[in-house]
Amino acid sequence: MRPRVRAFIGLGSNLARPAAQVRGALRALAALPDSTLAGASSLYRTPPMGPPGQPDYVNAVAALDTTLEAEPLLDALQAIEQAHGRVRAGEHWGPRTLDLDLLLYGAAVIRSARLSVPHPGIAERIFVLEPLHEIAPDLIVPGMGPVARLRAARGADPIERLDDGR
Ligand code: ROI
Repeated sequence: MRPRVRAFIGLGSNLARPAAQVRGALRALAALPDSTLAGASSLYRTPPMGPPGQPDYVNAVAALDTTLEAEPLLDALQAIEQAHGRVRAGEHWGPRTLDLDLLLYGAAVIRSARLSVPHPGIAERIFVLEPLHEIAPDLIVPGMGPVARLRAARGADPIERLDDGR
């Protein structure tokens, strides 16, 4: 039997009813094969990182216990993005209906053509650190350190908790 791994997935949307997009994606994660949704953060409203003049984002983080390997999990995340009508407005770091980022895959460090895990942007993204810290306050991010310390270092960045996400 393949080992069961706890993966963390970042969810983000700033188009087409973002909160509904994120809630729908959480339901889709819960329905993935060989996987159990082990936790989900609150939803948060965050100003866009990247080009200004786009709507605020709704962000959350999910914990998924899975026996899928990392690349098949990435395939599954991309299939959810497509099924939820992902559109990108062409522009680099532009608005999107649904983004699912594989943030962490257990303690694995993966640097392949398709995958960078831990996600290299974690340390500068309060919209990842705050919800990740909410559901896994004792987590150590491989190569980066405790999530609590990373979050404290970005503690002045704006973020607004919306509700309990369910
Ligand atoms: N900004 C915020 N606040 N939240 C996101 O999920 C997000 N995702 C992105 C970029 C465009 C970098 N900016 C973001 O991909």
